Amino acid sequence: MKLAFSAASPYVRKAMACAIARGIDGQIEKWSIKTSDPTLQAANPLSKVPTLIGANGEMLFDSPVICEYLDSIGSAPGLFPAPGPARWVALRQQALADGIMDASQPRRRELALPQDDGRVEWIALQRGKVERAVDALETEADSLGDLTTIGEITIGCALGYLDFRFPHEPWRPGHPKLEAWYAQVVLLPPLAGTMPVG
Ligand SMILES: N[C@@H](CCC(=O)N[C@@H](CS)C(=O)NCC(=O)O)C(=O)O
Repeated sequence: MKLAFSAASPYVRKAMACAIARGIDGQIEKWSIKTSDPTLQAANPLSKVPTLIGANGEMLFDSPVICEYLDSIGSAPGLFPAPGPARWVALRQQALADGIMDASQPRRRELALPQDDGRVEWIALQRGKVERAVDALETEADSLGDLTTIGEITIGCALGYLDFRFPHEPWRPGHPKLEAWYAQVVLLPPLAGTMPVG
């Protein structure tokens, strides 16, 4: 398998963290490629990382699809619970944490935006999404485990991305339970082995 890769991407990190959690990361070749590269554009019309070329040549994106594909390989316990209440919790948590990344990652370009009221409003809108999402996670932090579901892995990657790119906007104040959970899980192989760089 080959994974279009960026060491700074929280979505790529999520895919690699799933692979590590399931013991199949050794089967993944990291493919460092720019999103402007025609080879990636041919593989994925959206030209984003992560994109996975599967064991049988399947082109897979985006990260929820890649992670579910990785969950179908090997014999380790699944990260996507079977249909039932636990699955909806895990998928909702994945969506919430993906949403933190979706609201944060485009802010990398905010300095290039026109210095007008629209910029201020857009940044405030994105920050509001992240703040409400982190507040919501605090209310369920007691129930979070040791990165055994796609939800927990995605939450770990999202909080790690906030630390990585937005250390000047700390998420920990007011969220002691989430802070304590993250301090434990960031030491586990799926997150410890995928710290962002860039
Ligand atoms: N929803 C996608 C988001 C992937 C994404 O936005 N990746 C960024 C890098 S962190 C990217 O490739 N951006 C390039 C672009 O949008 O052109 C996923 O979950 O995989």
